[in-house]
Amino acid sequence: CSIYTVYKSINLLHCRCIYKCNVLHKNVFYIIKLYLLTHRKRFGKNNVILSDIRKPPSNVFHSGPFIYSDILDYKNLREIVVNNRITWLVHYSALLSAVGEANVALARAVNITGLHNILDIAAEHGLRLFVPSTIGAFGPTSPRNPTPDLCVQRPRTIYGVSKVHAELMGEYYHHRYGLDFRCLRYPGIISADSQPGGGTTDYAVQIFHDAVKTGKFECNLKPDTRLPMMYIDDCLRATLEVMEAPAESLSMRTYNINAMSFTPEELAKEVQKQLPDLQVTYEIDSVRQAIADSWPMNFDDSNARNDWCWKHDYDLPELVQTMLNFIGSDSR
Ligand code: AKB
Repeated sequence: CSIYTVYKSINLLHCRCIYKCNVLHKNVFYIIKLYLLTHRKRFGKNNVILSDIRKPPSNVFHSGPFIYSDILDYKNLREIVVNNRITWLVHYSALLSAVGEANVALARAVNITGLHNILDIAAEHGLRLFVPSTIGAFGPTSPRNPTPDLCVQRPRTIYGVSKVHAELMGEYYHHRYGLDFRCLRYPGIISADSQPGGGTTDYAVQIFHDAVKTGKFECNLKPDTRLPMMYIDDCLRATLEVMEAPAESLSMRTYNINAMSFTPEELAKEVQKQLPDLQVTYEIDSVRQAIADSWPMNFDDSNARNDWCWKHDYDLPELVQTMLNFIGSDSR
């Protein structure tokens, strides 16, 4: 579980952030790590504080302040917020979709009780709060092609249920207590420097590692499973942009964001343009397939594009090229 909090002065010149993560979920960890580094670059290294219940990798540890904190320990969270005069809080703690189904009790604790702690801390101390949601907040009865911001949301995973809960609770706190709650529904996020862990969209990260290392990839979703996806740099920029957007520009508090949509077959073909010898086989994981079949195929993010000028940089060809460059240079 991970939590990343940001402290910043009113004029944004000085900012301190606390960030806490569970390296069990490396994708989440990677997002936070990059987000942390991006924030440190932007607001100053000592103004961004990382926290976790585990030791972070040494490059992150040495990049600025780190403290221990447990998302389920309310008193500890409060102490951190007070002692460091935190003003922004970015809350990434969550078990992802597939791993959540394998451990519902833990997912419920981290994703729901953890969120309650964060909401109360943020409301009590007047923090600006970012909580990521996901395409997983939709379900089989939602319109899937495209999926708009406002529609039926009846997810069938504990992850999805906890994210709908987070969206609604954040919006409720906003209307009831004036909490500055901001939320983006992320598509599958693809990043280069970590192995995936626990998500349904993981195949779209794994393929690059396997393509470079072994030239073979066994996909756990059917070849025609279409899902919305985004490269990590776009995800980080979108998150910073919505956090910094003037409140008047936000017509809602929870936005879909998207970059592209593709199937495993389409992704494999694009990778094969660079690595023609890549062999792809399909061994379907029924849990992940059922989850993917209930999620959006195309994500309508027109409100984000209109309200705060969201625009993605990476489409499929740039994504593939960038991932292969990163992973290829790492393995040399
Ligand atoms: C998952 O697959 O569970 C996540 C997500 C789309 O939220 N990557």
